[in-house]
Amino acid sequence: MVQCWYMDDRKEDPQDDHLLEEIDTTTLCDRTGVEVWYFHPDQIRPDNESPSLIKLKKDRGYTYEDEIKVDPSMENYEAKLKTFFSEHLHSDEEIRLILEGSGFFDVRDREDKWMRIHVFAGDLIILPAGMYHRFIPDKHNFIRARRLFVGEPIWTPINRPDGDAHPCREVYVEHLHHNDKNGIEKHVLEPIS
Ligand code: KMT
Repeated sequence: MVQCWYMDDRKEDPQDDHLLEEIDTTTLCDRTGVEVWYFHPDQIRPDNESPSLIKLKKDRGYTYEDEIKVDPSMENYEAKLKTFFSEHLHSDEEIRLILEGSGFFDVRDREDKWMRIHVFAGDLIILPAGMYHRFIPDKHNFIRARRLFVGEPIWTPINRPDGDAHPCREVYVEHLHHNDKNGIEKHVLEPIS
């Protein structure tokens, strides 16, 4: 199940934890719009998907899926890590269901502070379109995840500050502002079913 914290600003090894202050997933969602679910690892196998995962995919229109594995055997590993770890946003949600291993998704909160989300097998994480973030493996250097998407996937990262001018950024910032004023009602941490 995910663990989240505010990061310290030490510049040393980014694969260290950089733990400053732990936070819960409600706070994470409130301050960033990131949503997380947890499924028992037995219930994310394609032949045994939990009804709540099937429902989630149907409700949100996730019609595309494939897999990504990030480990040192990956072609152009160092270059890929550099791309993943450059602060960027996407024009669409980034959805990852972790199948094996672990890693860090770092996301900016509404005050531009880094929050770190440590993901493990069974975690499903949805990063909203227009939110700056980055990814790096943890010290185990291994993660395998299912990537979900609505329709034909677009994986293009838009690095900071170029993302500032993208229409999805304005929508995201407005959405966070709205939640700030009105309170957020989403966020579901799925019980094991
Ligand atoms: C991305 O686009 O940043 C990634 O897919 C990171 C690896 S997913 C575990």
